[in-house]
Amino acid sequence: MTLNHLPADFVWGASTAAYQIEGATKEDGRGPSVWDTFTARPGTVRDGHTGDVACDHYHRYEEDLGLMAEAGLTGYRFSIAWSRVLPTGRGEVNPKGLDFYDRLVDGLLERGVEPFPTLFHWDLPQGLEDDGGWLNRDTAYRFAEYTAVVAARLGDRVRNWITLNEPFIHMAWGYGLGTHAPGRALLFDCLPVAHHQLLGHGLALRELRSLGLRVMMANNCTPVRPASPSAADRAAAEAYDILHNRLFADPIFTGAYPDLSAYGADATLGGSVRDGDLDLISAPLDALGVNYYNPTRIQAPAAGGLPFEEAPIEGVRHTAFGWPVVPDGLRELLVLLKERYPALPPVHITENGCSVDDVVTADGTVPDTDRIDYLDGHLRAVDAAVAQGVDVRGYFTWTLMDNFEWAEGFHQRFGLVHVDHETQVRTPKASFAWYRDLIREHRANAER
Ligand code: GCO
Repeated sequence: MTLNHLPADFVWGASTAAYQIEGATKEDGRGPSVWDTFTARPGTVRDGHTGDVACDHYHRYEEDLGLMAEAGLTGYRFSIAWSRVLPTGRGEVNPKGLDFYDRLVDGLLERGVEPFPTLFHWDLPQGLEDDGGWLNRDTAYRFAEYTAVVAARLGDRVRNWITLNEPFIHMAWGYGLGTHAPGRALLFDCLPVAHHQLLGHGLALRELRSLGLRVMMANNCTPVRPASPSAADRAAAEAYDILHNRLFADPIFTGAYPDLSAYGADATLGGSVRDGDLDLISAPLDALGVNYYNPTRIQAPAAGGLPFEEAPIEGVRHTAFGWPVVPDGLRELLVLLKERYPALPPVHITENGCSVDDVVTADGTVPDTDRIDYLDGHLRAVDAAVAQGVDVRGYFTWTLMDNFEWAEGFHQRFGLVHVDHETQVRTPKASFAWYRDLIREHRANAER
């Protein structure tokens, strides 16, 4: 496949997150996070799985670095577990926690892989949740302090930083519906969580900038399509677009929240917005991280309650997780973002991938052709978006290796590398070799 429009120095990466891969949750002074508490509660995660061991990456990171080098990755996006660094979220620093990320960063750099750490991928220290978590404005300030601690240690080697991962999903599932940690089901009373996360981002950005570092944020974005041209379906689609996409992008790129009246909220999000907050939040980003999996089709709700209802997308393939496969939705999304926000900075695709029911066959291979098709289609969509004028600088597939998929436990396999969750044996899948060859080819062409 030739992707003619991608720049020569395009970053070829893979993404992971701390709680999904590290394990070692009680080791070397790590404090508990909301995900430890949540998974320990019966009935929260399919089959009672937890991230206690996960991929045991905390102990096996050298092997995993070897896999990254073998794939020829030029970037690796991982997340830092806040409660390894600050076991209660604030106060005393745990040097052993920082040491782990220090070793990881050195290991990446030795192999020519650029580190892209995410500071918050949902594993809030339980100590902060006990004080209200992201419902409490104070958490934003604690996040900035934690950012300063990590950046002081790693900022001499790490140039690019991602503050938050998918603040929408964390708010909606963690605090709105309760299907993710911390498991609170507040419906639209969860909206202050949006503002406090964004404020945390703005405060952390200021810390990172004071050290001369580059700042990104990774948003889950979806192009929203009305199920029909009817006025009711279009209004429902607009309401959903506001909640999922614009709530977390408008404040950054326009300095104002969108109209939230469909959710019974005014522009202060329940009184959480204070003078000066939006100036911090709208400080320019160096790049936007876009996490894309599928488009969303929305219809007017049959009954009261939510102002929207999700409608199935038919006539396309679905992943093992049941998500529709619509590669061109990624091109559509990128072009839409560019049109919507004229000041859109360069973009990195910080997550994109699919769940497949992979098994290791008798000959020891994992023939995940569905994943290859998925990645191939989405990379072509990125290339097409670049041809249409969107400045895309990198692509990080979700994910390096099969891992703990939140409420689904180990049931969804998204990796380029198969992990036997009993034995921890890693087996590169066919998609791993395909990605490696693609990276090699693109880099060889770029040198010509
Ligand atoms: C994220 C993601 C990852 C998931 C992936 C597949 O939202 O950043 O949730 O952590 O594992 O998106 O669902």
